Amino acid sequence: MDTAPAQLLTQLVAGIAAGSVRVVDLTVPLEPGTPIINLPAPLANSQPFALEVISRYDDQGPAWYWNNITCGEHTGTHFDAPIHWLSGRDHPGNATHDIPVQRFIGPACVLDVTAAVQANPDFLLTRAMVEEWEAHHGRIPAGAWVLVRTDWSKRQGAADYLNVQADGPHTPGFDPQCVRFLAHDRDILGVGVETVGTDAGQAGTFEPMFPCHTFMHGANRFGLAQLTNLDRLPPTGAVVIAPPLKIVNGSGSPLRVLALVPA
Ligand code: 23J
Ligand code: MN
Repeated sequence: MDTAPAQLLTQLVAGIAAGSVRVVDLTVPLEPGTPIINLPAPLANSQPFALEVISRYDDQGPAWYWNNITCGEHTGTHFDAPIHWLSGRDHPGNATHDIPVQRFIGPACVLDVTAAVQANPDFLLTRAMVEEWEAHHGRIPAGAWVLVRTDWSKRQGAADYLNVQADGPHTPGFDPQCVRFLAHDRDILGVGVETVGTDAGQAGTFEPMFPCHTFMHGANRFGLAQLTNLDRLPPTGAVVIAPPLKIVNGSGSPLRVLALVPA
């Protein structure tokens, strides 16, 4: 590609304007009903999203509307920074404010496991399945976001989405050896999922526990949770843009995740 950098950007914005590059929103709405993870006692939990009106064209502010917002960092569609996990706490540049910003943008590899998840909500992606995907689509490139399409985001309502049973939540995720492989043997930015967290619902019982968080953040990689519209992405060819809020020493943040897709 010998296109001059300035022309690349001109072509990109022209493509977006003309619709030959589609912009797909991978973000769920952020509202009080947005599902959040619920860890068992005695573990502490985060607050759900809330809006508190400061003024709305009224005595508190006659010509303006604005709100205070509250929520945990890991609410709705959100970014997991390496500092989120014990295994990632000593990496330099591991928090939301000091991750190099070019690491928020990368090509998307989309692995579709919807059929397997339909049959088994506890489905775990394996290394063999990733290698099978690579046999069809090529090796996962350096700097890629690895997105797992499960269609889990199509579940309506928090109860069905969180799918908590007597023995805890049942949602799909990664086999431990799979995330170890992705974190150590592929130079990825991180992984993205449609579920409430990047680990499977039952991952608290795995060895190691929460292997996706453990291996990804241990390798200074990121997580994206509660994505939607992954069914609108091709297996390869899309670009994902996922910059978290610049919270100083933040472990993550809600964010808007966009994909650029060749039409
Ligand atoms: C804290 C503890 C366990 C988990 C999580 C957070 C998340 O999924 C998260 O949002 O990072 S599994
Ligand atoms: Mn998180």
